[in-house]
Amino acid sequence: MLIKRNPGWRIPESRATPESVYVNRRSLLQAMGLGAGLLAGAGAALELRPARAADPDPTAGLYPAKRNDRYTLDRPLTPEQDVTTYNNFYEYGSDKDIWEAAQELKIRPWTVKFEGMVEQEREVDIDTLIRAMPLEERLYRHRCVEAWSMAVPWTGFPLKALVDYAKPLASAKYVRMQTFQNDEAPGFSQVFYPWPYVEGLTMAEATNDLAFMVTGLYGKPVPRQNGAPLRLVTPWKYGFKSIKSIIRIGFTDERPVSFWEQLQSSEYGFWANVNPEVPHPRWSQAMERVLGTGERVPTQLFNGYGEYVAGLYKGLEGERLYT
Ligand SMILES: Nc1nc2c(c(=O)[nH]1)N[C@H]1C(S)=C(S)[C@@H](COP(=O)(O)O)O[C@H]1N2
Ligand SMILES: [Mo]
Repeated sequence: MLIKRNPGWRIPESRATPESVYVNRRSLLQAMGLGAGLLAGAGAALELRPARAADPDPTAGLYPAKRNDRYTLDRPLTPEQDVTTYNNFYEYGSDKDIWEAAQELKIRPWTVKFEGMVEQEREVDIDTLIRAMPLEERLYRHRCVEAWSMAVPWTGFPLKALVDYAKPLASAKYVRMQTFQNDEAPGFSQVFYPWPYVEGLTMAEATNDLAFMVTGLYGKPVPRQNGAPLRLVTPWKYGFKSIKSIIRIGFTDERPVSFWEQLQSSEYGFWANVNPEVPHPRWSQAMERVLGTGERVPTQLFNGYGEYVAGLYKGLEGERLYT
């Protein structure tokens, strides 16, 4: 995703960062023998990298969780190495190579505040919350608006369970979620971005079976670069809807304006459902590049999840459902 303030000459990220460049950079490091062990001993400059990795995670024993076999894939899982080293997390930078920088995020203690149109506002410790939820593993495809995709084993719980836990009022129409904001992550000094990162769903979307709150990945607690300790996943929507590292969950009767919509509403809307026939203003959405193999495959309507979600959009045909 690139900043819209310079339209025209910018090219889609999918072309700006070809897989070959990324793969080559990795192979180069491997060829140089720079494995994690060697890096650890390579001097002070590299030392900050795993600084937070040792933060105790009291819920680590809950993984791996039992897989829910209802959600099957039409392609192999993407290698863990690719999913955890090729990321979008603008709080840590606007390229894909942020995984090391993200290790600085302090994920304990961590609280999630339930606010707005709820029976009672409250702030809950993340470990209390995770233990109260029915953890399971689901295999989902993920389609970034930049036309790359992956297939991932997430662990987490249905967003519906969290909505029930929050006890929203019947008058609430939307869920609004917000990412952490602090003085440390480098992205926040890029003041032209409308921080904090915010996303939203209708109540009907939030309580759909597919909407999932993620706490784990590949049978372990989810890494920081993938949105620890709590992240949303809505696999029928473009990836930017799946907001990371959530600290606030609010219920409201006003449609939330998301980070990307606020930045460039002509390119990124509220609904953001995947549709190969509706191009992004600056590139086609017909195909996607599969992370790991670099293979190009056709993109599917609702990212292939139409049987679960198409009904949510009946009667909304006049809306910009696919950007
Ligand atoms: N807080 C926050 N959440 C975010 C983003 C971000 O920059 N900040 N990027 C989004 C985008 S564009 C995508 S494609 C996915 C990427 O998730 P991944 O890095 O785990 O693959 O996270 C989404 N969630
Ligand atoms: Mo994305």
